[in-house]
Amino acid sequence: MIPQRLQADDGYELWLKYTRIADPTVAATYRRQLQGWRVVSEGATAEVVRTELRRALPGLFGKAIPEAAGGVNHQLVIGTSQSPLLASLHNKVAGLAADGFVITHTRIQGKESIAIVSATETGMLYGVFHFLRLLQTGQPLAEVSSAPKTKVRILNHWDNLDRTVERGYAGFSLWDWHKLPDYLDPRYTDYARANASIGINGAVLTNVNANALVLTPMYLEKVRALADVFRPYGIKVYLTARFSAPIELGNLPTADPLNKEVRTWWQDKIREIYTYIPDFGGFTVKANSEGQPGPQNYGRTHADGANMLAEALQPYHGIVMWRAFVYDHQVPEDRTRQAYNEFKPLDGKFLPNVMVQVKNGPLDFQPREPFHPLFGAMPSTALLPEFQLTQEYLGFATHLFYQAPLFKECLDADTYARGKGSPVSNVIDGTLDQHTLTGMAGVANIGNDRNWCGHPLAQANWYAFGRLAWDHQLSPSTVADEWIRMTLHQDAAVVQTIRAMLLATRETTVRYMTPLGLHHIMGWNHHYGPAPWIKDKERADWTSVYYHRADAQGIGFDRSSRGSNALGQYHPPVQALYNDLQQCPESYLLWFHHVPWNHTMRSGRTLWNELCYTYQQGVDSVASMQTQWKTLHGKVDGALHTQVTSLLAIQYQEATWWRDACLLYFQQFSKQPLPTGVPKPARTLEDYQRLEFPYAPGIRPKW
Ligand code: BDP
Repeated sequence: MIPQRLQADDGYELWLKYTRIADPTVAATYRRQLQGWRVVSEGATAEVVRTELRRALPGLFGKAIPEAAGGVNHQLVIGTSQSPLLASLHNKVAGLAADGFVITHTRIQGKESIAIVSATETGMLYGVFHFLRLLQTGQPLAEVSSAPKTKVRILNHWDNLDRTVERGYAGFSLWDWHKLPDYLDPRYTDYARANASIGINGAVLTNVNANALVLTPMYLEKVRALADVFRPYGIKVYLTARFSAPIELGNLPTADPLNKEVRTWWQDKIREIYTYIPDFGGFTVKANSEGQPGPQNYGRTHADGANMLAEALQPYHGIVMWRAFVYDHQVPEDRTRQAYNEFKPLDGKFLPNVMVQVKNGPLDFQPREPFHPLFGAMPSTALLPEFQLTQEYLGFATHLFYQAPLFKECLDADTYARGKGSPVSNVIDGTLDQHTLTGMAGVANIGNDRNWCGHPLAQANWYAFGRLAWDHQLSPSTVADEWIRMTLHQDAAVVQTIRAMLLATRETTVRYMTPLGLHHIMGWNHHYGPAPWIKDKERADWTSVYYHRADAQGIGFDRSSRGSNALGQYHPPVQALYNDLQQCPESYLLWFHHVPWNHTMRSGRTLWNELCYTYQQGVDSVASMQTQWKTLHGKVDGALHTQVTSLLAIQYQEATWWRDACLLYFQQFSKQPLPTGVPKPARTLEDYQRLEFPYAPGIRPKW
């Protein structure tokens, strides 16, 4: 007998495994409703649908479901509403946002049918993936009507042309530039399938710290090859535009966005790009940030720069995603204020095909940050939120960190821009200020590791990002549930254990890394491990001491009205929530306040003791995760179990390292003992300070 699986589950198939439906009753119910299937549209996307169903259905049911060209009773009929057979369903999809779809029970040519229909080919594909998700997760085949809440659902790859990935922890870049365009790695197709299955419709192929070479013909041919693979899956390609490209590639003396020759250079370049890729999506731009060139080099504004590109892209319906992650080189009083300072005055000055891309928080993808004050502050500008799926500040690909709760915390935060009930989600889905250009960007955690994301469970973050970009109202728990059932196991008890583990990871990591609102106290440059002692670097705001401000009195950054007043950038009810030390939610306490060591916390403990206990709780929670995972031995795939067991052991060691290094360091200021229950660190502070990691992964080559 040939074993069903010759190989251990290596994670390559992601959530598209289509393992056999375990419950025979459920399978039989589905089978009664699925006597045959047919795709009644033609074209490349229809072909993709056929291929996916030919792969999925035999997997799910253990045998093929016939393709019923002539129609049978209890059939699945898939197509666009332009297909004559489905024309009667036109009204059901007409009102949906672009690429929305309907799954409905109806009669087609007198036959009882389930129809999957959309006004667009891509919507039809999304409908099919949704239908397959229902089968994979054992849900009833009830009527569904679904449409994306945002338009540009896009991954940002921080991939360099030499295939290194900035802040990437899952191997090298997927894009094999050297062998493109002639060799098309089948992985490109699997990448596209995975994205389409969760509604992602765009990929920025290159690093925000951009290389102009990608705009040259040699590379555009390669980009075209990728675009051609992705197109049937509804995925557009985008590139990062290096602002100084007119100098570097065009030999112009300047890249001034108001200079006529510069503008002509970009117009020509963009026209050229569209000859290669007729549906090219547009550009992401990091300008005047961390040494990148930009319009300010010429005394121009971000709007001048963005609009120059937008104007040239506009005839082709391309867009510009201009990043607000900027901070001035004249080191300021509080870095978290800078994006707002620079961008708020530009509200209303951007062309309609510009989105301003704003990180979820005002600093830089920390385990916890308050929402970015630009959300709710630029009503006349389309804002594109940026989340970081790759775990630069979240334990790389070694720590288990399910990010949906972090995304949700930001999306659900109330900006009060138009009074109570103005959450970030309604800023970015366009409903608050009537924007039609909307979206969500995620910095990809994908590389060429066999399992795509490094940690075998980190795929859940890619999955969750796509699902929440489609529908920000989904709960992290529902999304986790779906992902686990499709990827790991169908058994309810197993699903429950893994879901509980995933949902706890966010808070756990905050506790052992940056509790109570601490931030940016990680290793220098590579950002690996704890290093609250970092000081005396070329920029104060690249140090840890700048952020935690520990001294004999206390710890924390006073951003209240008595301090830097970064809080003043929020709407008054938000200010009211955080400004008073006594009222401020403790999860943000040290983000907004410098707090005395003996301040009494809600628990009744002093701040120092609370800090110690919270670090300890973080470590203990990792230990609990280890115990939970142990119970799954023999239940989930053996190789996967072993791998996650090892990674959790590393996570435990590193959580302990964070606790010990941080507490020893802060203890120098608090001058208080560790409370009972918090063990004495195994090593001295000096030992921790001496640790060096010159080859930590993902490091940025040159600042
Ligand atoms: C920081 C990363 C750096 C990125 C930068 C960005 O350390 O590598 O280039 O964000 O988002 O967090 O531009």
